[in-house]
Amino acid sequence: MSRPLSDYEKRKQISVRGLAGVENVSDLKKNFNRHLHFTLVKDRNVQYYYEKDPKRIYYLSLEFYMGRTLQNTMVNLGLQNACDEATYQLGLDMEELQEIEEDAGLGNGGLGAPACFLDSMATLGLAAYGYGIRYEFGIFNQKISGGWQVEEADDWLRYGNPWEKARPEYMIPVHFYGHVDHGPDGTKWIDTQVVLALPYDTPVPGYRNNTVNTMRLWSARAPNEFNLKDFNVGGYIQAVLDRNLAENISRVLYPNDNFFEGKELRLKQEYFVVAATLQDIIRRFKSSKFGSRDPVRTSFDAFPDKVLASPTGVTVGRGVSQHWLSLCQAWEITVKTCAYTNHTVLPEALERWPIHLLETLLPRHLEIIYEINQRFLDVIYAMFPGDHDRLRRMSLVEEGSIKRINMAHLCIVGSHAVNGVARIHSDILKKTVFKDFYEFEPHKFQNKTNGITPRRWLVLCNPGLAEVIAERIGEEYISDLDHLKKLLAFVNDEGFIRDVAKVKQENKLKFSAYLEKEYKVKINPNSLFDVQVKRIHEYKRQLLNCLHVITLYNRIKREPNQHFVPRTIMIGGKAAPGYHMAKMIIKLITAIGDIVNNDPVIGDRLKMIFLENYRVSLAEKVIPAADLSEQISTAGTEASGTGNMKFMLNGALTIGTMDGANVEMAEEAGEDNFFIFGMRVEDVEEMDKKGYCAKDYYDRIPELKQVIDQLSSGYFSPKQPQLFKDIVNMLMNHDRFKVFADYEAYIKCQEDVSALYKNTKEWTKKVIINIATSGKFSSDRTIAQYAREIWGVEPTHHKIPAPDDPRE
Ligand code: AMP
Ligand code: H2P
Repeated sequence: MSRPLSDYEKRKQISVRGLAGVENVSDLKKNFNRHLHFTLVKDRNVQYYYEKDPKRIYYLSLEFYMGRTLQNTMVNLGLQNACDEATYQLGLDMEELQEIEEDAGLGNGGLGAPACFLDSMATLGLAAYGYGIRYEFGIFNQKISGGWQVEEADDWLRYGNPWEKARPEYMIPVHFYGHVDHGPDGTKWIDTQVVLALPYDTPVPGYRNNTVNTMRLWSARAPNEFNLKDFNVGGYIQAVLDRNLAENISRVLYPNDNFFEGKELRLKQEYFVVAATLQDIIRRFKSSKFGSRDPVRTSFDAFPDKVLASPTGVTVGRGVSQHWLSLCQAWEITVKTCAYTNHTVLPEALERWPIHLLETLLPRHLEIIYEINQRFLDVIYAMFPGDHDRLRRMSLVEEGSIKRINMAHLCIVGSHAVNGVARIHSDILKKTVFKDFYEFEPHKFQNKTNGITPRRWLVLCNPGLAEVIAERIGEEYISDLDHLKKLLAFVNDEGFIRDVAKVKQENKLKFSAYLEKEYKVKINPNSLFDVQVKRIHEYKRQLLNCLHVITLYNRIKREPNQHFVPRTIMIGGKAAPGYHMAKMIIKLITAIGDIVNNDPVIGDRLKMIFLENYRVSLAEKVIPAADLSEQISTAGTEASGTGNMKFMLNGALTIGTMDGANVEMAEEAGEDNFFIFGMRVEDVEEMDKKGYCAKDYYDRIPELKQVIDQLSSGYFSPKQPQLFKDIVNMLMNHDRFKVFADYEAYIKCQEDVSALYKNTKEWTKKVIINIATSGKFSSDRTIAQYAREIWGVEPTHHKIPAPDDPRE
């Protein structure tokens, strides 16, 4: 029996009669494939992962500080020269075009390191995904007005974002509020409010390996029925307006670095990203060979072999129950699947969510957390019978005037691996912050020293240096940074020394011109560029830097005819909007600049510049121009630092304390090639026992006394002599970070810096040694270690075949 013709077949008959030319068919096919591949980014690589079905790595983070994408894409795809040439021929200037792109400022600072990790994961050919939130407003733009920081909203999506692709087909519901019903047919979480998570995908290209991974950021959307349930006339408009309430979840990045604020909206953000991501992961798992699409029959046994989720940050709570699994099974899978990275030891940064917030927002999850805690404490009690104090210290639930859930504890208990981000930091976690947990499960604890991607942080930002390196040792170092060691053979090579010094000088000139154009400040390009760029925070001790600048100022004023190594001190960074002391520190920096920079006795021997609105794209300009990198936190407070590594790779010498990754950097470079000063962690601990008395230093060190007296008397704030009293009071009476204790050693060490700087050749030799030994600090090394030692996957360095020409 002949079946009726389909519409397609009917149309085909018509077209055969000549209405559509055969050429059009092949054109359309080409265009269709082109659109699929390039516009919809339905990438061949995604299919590659489906075919190979490797273990997937899920990197969850509330921050992906990506910066700009255009140049990075060109570098990784190997297209930069061609693009330069093509735009040139079109009468356009590539550099100008690049400057138009907005930074994707979806991070605060170092926690944005996941951006480097994504680059490395793609470069190492790992089937890895970054999962986060598509904040409509990223980190605020900083304006300086009258010397004060003023925040402006970062409307980065105003002109659209060409790098992202919305994927409404993968929208996922996330539930909040409601209550728990323990009925006869099981426990149910009911009457919830639903918010939809709409994913936006951004491609993450590996370095010249034909691999493109995905960063998937969730945006909140109100469902159509949101608040429309029982509207009456007039209620409708309000209901539509109320959609904002749901959509506020992805509105804005919290600009708190290292500080837990405890806001409900932040908790919503955390649950939103985790709940949406987990559902997406499970969907992907089910459509793999190992899962079946039928939830009832899905076997999750293979889940931990196929999935690894690495939630980063001091944050992340998680939903554990899959209703078709018992809690016990679900928990076992969770622990095998998750790994937890800690990024800070500052107690005020660690999240402790008040029970009452969880109770309303996520009632069922709170019950599950209690259950997990009960089972966990039972095990501890069996191991340490009678040790009630230990139970209290380790409990996920903190008793007190407000009962809270300690999220770091939950993360440790719920993960198979826990790591810090530099050796010294991981040791501190074991010895102090998580001591009890270490004693309970020592096998969980590891170290993964941070790293940075050499693509963005050398090839892209410092092409001059990349080039002189490549001339000596070839280009292999770009994807295997240990090759930089080969430069040690050139430490005494006059030609190389000259080339490296010349590139630095060119970068300094370029940056000086930029400052003059954008900030209207003129600096001496022959002075020592002394740079401290990072979030403004008391523990990072921008104040110690300020005390040094004032000391230099006083010295020149005292002996104006002495020879003096000219310096330009630049400090940049944002202060969390609610952090009073950090904002005062910015005001102090600008106030010192006003006095120092306009004093005719000083001339161009000393300048103090505040770099307004420090951000990734500004970092790319200032770091290659720096001679000296300031990494001067109180020992034991900076988990790792990544700025320190960027400077080392770009040919700056470091003045730093034995803190964070500085310790390993000095170890690699050799202590002779590093300006180390100040208290070690043990000294700080010792001092804490004895008690730190700032006044002793003030009384004993005349230059320090002079500086503090100037601050107290309004020397730097003549119109408002009391302006800096809070700073002085803090330094003298309750300085958690012991600035005065390191003052003398710091000043002395800075004298060594100046002395060496006079000898360009000796200075440059040390620079070369630093560059040559910075290989360890590639995020490729970091990621390879995470992969092997925590995630249970092998980096492939595998270059997949180039995609077929999608136009065919
Ligand atoms: P550090 O404290 O120097 O290790 O800084 C951590 C990292 O965050 C470094 O890589 C800095 O360059 C970066 N960073 C800090 N503040 C900002 C900012 N406002 N914009 C961009 N990057 C930042
Ligand atoms: C934090 C730590 C750093 C660390 C970084 C990444 C929270 O960021 O303090 O020491 O290197 O995470 O692990 P930040 O640099 O913004 O302070």
